[in-house]
Amino acid sequence: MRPSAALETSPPAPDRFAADVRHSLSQTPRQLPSRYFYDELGSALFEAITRLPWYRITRSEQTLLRAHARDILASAGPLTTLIELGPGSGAKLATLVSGHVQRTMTVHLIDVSGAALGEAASTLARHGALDVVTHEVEYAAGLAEMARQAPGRGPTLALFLGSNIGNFDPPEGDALLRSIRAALAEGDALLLGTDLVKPERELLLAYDDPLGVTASFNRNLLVRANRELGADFDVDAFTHRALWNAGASRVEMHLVSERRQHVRIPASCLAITFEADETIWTESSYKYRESNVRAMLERAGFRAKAEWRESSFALTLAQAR
Ligand code: AVJ
Repeated sequence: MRPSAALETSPPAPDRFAADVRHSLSQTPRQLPSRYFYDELGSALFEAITRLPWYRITRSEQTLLRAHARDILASAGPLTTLIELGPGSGAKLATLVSGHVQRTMTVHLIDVSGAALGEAASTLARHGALDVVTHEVEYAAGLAEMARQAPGRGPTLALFLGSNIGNFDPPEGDALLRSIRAALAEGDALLLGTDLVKPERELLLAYDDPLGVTASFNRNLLVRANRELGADFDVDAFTHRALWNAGASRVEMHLVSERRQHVRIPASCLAITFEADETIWTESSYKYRESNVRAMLERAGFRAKAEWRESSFALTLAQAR
């Protein structure tokens, strides 16, 4: 077993969360960025969500990765390098390489969550042939950093799985795919996981589950703000709401203020009065049609080469052109 190369990069400035909260809560309607869900507890709650019977993304993707690992790696060609944006626990990448990778490869993991990176790095360190490099920064910054550190690195497969792209509004999603393309060379590959449009009832059960795990995941954002920003959110006084916005093709998650209430967020220099029923929009999860996925890849400089599907979830392998 090889130790993972601990090439640590500087985490985002500690006041970044404070500034983002200040900016997003001052919007109309009020918002909080979904990337802050993933502190240690949030990452554990998301992990629990992936095991819920109503949330199929992770299971479908694991099934596809397990069943088609050999095909996926073969269509990507001989590889020296893997890059994953948002590796989570590292389980997806572990499934893909397990039993199929003999030669040593370098793996770059990019995530703003130090907790997730730590877990993913240790999961992958158990797989002999991988040298793991972590980048604790946002995706675009991590991609640029990786490209700078490893020029002429040889054939590369980038992974953007779990429909994580679904958290980005279409213009930002396009920009992100373009920064992935910019970090790659012609002929390199991208494996993109996207959740597809399905009946509304299924979508709502996935984002408002009967066990209330997703509600806890959503409200943990307030718990985090209380701890890290000295805020005084009454966590109990905000209700989880999930809705399907058909026009925009996205599931939205909101936190609804149950009554008129005042909240102070000292680190963000904010004092807010929430009206009864006023909402904080915390997440968008875009759902796609297969033709949209191919068009989105085309716009960013990729060509879709192969696709695998399982209960309304798609894995698309594309080549940088
Ligand atoms: C990790 C962004 C893919 O949008 O489905 C799960 C996060 N939010 N339940 C998603 C999430 C609510 C998840 N992604």
